Amino acid sequence: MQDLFSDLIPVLPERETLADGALLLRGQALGSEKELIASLTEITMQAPFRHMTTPGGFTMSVAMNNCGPLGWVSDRSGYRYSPVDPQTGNNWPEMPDCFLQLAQNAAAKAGYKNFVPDACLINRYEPKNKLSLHQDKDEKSPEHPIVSVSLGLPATFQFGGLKRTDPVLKYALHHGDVVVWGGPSRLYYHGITPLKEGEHPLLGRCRINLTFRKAA
Ligand code: MD3
Ligand code: FE
Repeated sequence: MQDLFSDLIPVLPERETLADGALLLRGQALGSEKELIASLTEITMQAPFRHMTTPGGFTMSVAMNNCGPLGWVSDRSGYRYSPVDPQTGNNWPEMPDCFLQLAQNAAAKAGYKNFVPDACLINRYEPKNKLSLHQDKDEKSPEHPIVSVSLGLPATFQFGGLKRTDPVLKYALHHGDVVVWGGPSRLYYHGITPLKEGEHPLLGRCRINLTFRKAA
């Protein structure tokens, strides 16, 4: 089949370099989507999604929670990683094995053999929600990559360079896509444009993004 029709049916490359050090693994999370979503439900029962406040006093449109030893938090006093969920006073839920395995497999494909994330930030987008252009620089050792996993509705991801004013490229991220951000791309400005309306068969009117980080 593939030989007869390969001129008619374009074969999607399974890995694609988005930027210097950034590797897109299309559909890499599809094999564990059900497990990932079941784990996400468990996590969210212990640590509900919430809209954090930025140091400037704005409420983020994207709702967040975390799992793993450390979680990213923002409030009027700044951004930081904390072992405790400020909303419950409890530690963040454990990082599920299926989360860790997916992150480590993806990192290994990009050449990071010993990636041991200690934080997983979970972002939940509803239609119209966006994440403005920013750098991820709250982690102590940016020589470790960040692994991102997209689930649910598709999003337009934009990324530029090391300066906020660098020109940006746009990419569509779909359910199941995994990206490993290492090397120079680790500190590139990036964001998500306002989510388009839609309905995903497993997640409904929502997009979930997991980011695995070595924060400490
Ligand atoms: C490039 N999340 O949580 S994932 C974030 O889809 C974040 O929710 C977006 O930016 C989301 O900080 C984008 C892709 C991503 C994540 C982290 C990066 C790209 C990155 C760190 C450095 C460079
Ligand atoms: Fe980011």
